[in-house]
Amino acid sequence: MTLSLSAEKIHRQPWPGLIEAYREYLPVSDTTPVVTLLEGNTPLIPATALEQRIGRQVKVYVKYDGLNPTGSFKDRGMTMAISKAKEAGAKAVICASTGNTSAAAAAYARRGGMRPFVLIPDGYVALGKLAQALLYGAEVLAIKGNFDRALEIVRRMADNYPITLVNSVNPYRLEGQKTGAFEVVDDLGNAPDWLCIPVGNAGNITAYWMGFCQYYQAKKCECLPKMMGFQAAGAAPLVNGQPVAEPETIATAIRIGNPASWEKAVAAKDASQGNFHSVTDAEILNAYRILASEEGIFCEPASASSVAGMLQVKDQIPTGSTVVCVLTGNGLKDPDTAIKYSNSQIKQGIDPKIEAVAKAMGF
Ligand code: AN7
Repeated sequence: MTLSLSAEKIHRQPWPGLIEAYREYLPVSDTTPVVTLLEGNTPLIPATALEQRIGRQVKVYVKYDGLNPTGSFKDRGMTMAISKAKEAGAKAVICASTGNTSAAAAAYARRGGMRPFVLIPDGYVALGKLAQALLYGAEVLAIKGNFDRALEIVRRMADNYPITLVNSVNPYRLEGQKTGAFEVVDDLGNAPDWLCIPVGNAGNITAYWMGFCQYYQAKKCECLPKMMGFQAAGAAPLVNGQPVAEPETIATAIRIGNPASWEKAVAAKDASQGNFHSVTDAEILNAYRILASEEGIFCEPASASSVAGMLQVKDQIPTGSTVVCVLTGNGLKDPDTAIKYSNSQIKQGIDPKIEAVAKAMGF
C-alpha cells in the first residue's frame, strides 16, 4: 500500500542528539564524554499568518527552538559546554543567567554528575525557569543587581576558583549553538535570505553566523543570510552603540545592557549586510499574541522579538525571499506574562449546568 510505504519513508531515524549528528563540525573527539538530552532537531515551521501580514510573496518560517529538552536554544550550547567540562574533569559549573541558561546548565550539569551554581538577577527571572533550576538541583544565588553585574561576578569566580564558566563566553557554547544554523540549512536545502533573531548577550546571533559560514564553506548552502538582530527598546545597546546601564523590558530573557559577544555580533551583522533594530515591549507582546493565536505557536516574549522585528521592517524584505525567525524559548517558561497579556479571559463563576454553560458561550 502506497500510504504505509510513504509513511515508512518519512519515518525518521532516532535522533542521536546534536553532538552525534554534527560531530564532524564540532570540537569533540572519540573520548569526549557526551552529555546529551538528545537536544536539537527542532522543527522549522511554516508561518502563513505572518506571510499574510507581509502581503507579498515571501516565505516565512519559524525555527521553534523552544522544543529543546529544557525549553530553549541554550541546550544546544550546554550539551557541548558540559561535555567538554566533564572531559576536563570539572566538578562544578557556574553561570549568570536571565533564566534559560540556568535551566539548561542545571539539567546538563546534573546529568553529567556536576554541581551547577547559578547567579540570577533577583526578581527578574520568569517563573518556569526558576522552577526548572530548582528542581534540576541548581544552587541558585539571587543577586541584588542585573544580569550584566551577575556575569561580571561569575567571570571572576571562574578565574579565581575551581569552577567552569558555562556562559556563552565559554567558546564551546557557541560551537553547540551554531548547529541551529545547520538544521535550518538542512531543512531548507539552502540558507534563508534573512535570519531574524533576538539579541541579548549576543551569543546566539554570533553562533548562527558561525554555523552558516561553516556550512557555506562545506558547500552545504549556496548563499549566506542577512543577519537581522532585534533587541528590546529598553535594552538595546547594539542599536544605540553604547551599553545600557539599567536595561528594562518585559522580555526579561534579553534584559541585558552590555552583551559579552558585542564585537562578534557587530562583525556578523556587517559581514552579512544585516542590521540591528529595537522593538518596543508593545511590539513584542503583539507578535507574542499573533504567534500564539494565529500560528498556534507559544514562545516566550524575548523570542517574539524576532517576529516583532520582522514585522517592523517587513517592507524591506525582497519579494520572493525566504525568512527564518528564530523562536529561542518556550512560552511555558513565562506563564505570568501569558496570562497577564492574553487577549482572552476566563469567564468565572459559571453554574455547573448545561444551560448556564450554553448561555456563557453565547448560544
Ligand atoms: C529566550 O539565559 O542570556 O543573544 O542568561 O533566553 O545569545 O544572549 C538568555 C538569552 C534570546 C538572547 N531568547 O540570546 C540567559 C540569557 C531567549 C533567551 C536570548 C536569551 P543571546
